[in-house]
Amino acid sequence: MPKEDHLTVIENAILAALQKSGSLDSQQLCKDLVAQHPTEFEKLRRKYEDNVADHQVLYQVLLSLESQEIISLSNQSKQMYQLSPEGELYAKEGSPEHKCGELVPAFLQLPPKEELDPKTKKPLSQVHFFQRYINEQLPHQYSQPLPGDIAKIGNLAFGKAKQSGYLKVENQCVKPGDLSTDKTKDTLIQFSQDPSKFPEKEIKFLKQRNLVSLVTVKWFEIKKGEKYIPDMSKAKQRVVDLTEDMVKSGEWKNIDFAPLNFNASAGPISSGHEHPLTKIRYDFRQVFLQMGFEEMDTSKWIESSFWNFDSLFQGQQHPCRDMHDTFFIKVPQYAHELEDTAYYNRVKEIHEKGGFGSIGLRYDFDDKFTQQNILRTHTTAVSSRYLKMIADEYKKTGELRPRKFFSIDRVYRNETLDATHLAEFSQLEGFVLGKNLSLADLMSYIYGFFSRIGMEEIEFKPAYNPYTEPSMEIFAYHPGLKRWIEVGNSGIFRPEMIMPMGFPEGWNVVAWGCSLERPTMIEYGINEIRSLEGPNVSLQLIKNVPIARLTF
Ligand code: FB9
Repeated sequence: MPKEDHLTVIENAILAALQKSGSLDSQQLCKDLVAQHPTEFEKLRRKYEDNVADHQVLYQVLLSLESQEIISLSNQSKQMYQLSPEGELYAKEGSPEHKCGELVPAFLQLPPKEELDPKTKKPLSQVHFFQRYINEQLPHQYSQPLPGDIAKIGNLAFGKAKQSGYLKVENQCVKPGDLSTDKTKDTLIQFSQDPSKFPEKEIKFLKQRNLVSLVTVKWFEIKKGEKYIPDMSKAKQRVVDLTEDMVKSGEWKNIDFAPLNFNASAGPISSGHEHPLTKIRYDFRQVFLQMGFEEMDTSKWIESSFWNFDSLFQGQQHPCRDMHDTFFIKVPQYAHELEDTAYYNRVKEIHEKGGFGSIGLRYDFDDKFTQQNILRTHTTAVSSRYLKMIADEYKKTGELRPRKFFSIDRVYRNETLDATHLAEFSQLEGFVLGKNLSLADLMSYIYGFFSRIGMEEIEFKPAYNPYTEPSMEIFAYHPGLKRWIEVGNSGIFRPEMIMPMGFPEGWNVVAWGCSLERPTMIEYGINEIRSLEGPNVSLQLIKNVPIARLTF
């Protein structure tokens, strides 16, 4: 006969127990099975994640037998005493009174103490010093903290120790006693083996010391089912899956299919998981769309220095344009010459000599440097391209209307890496083209944006940007962090940027920007940006992040 597998051993043990007794208590049956078939029961447990209770392991076996109608189960509950945490500790590591007896030899090794009782002015006894010693040492005699007041436990233990003979007190002096047994520990072990058979008066003694507690225990009454069999060799081969052959041959008509278990939990589905940045990007994108902004195409990450810097009136000597701050592309090193040479010359003119009321930057504009390809350092380069396209439409059609655009995409800066900075990040930018827009208009758009993600208290601080004037840093009170945080930067694009594009007098552009990483790290409590992006990202973190909580 083939060796029974561990499940069959357990199933047959259940059926045999049921054969002997018309009904079984699942809690008692569980104890019996663990005691009689420890190896098989342990193999069953390995199917589950850690720390599954014995009764839960048995319950899965009972469900399977019930689904075959071999047994029937009925939910029951009863109140019974179980060891309290303190009772469990003493049953495992010994009673405190026995520990007191164990401490006597070490105490007697200590040099004798002389101290006067502050009230009677008489010398304190050795017993007094021993009781102080117990309160100091008793907590160290256990592998986990004693539950409760140490002095109370110590005093009770000292009295029990004398009563049980674990130590003796003669003429106010302590002497070793008989430590061959630990009655309380033995009683607790006997109780835990079968609480239902434990004498009531003994339970009362344990209750007084909080070593047992009354709990409601859920269990199942097990009885023979409609299709009860004395052992699993008699069980019909359960067929679970219907096959093509069964249908073709008609064999399916004679097969006893296992009933579908609609209560079975589905297995974990390992599917794709959205990155936290993607979740936050989606929310911010919804905010812009709700505010009526159109999305810009930011798919070209390589930009010419002209659009990234010069078109924004950012001078060619500006420090952020050197290798330390910008990634220059080797191949192709240069962008094509601008088709709109008139616009190009207006930009060059305004850098070298000024115009439209500006005195310019007064330097020799380098026609080669402006063609250098780079990884864009901000999405404002795309904003500039879009504004030029709008101006071109205006030039062609003579029609111009207020426009609102936004972008959210990667930008690259040759930064020193640290816990909050990488050489790239995702920038958000929004701009509004309109007539005679003011800082008040800009503040209003910024308020409308950040209030949709739950930050309604906004403050502004004057700042400097090469391509906006005036400029403002944006601060918001974060209700979750309960403090003010910097949330971005903003400004009105300079006339030196807007006017050479061909916009009519009086039209201007307000804009603001922030990042995705900062809000994502705040929302998901991530302190190290390299946990969010890069080779060390934990896939488990990606799988675990909940849906974004940005409110809008
Ligand atoms: O994102 C930033 N902070 C932020 C944003 C949103 C947020 O949401 C709350 C959780 C719900 C929380 C915080 N900052 C901008 C501020 C700081 O993190 C700052 O230390 C880092 N800044 C980056 C700059 O790094 C070099 C964030 C990034 C940034 C700064 C300015 C702009 C864009 C991104 C801009 C701009 C701009 C200005 C004028 C015209 C057009 C664009």
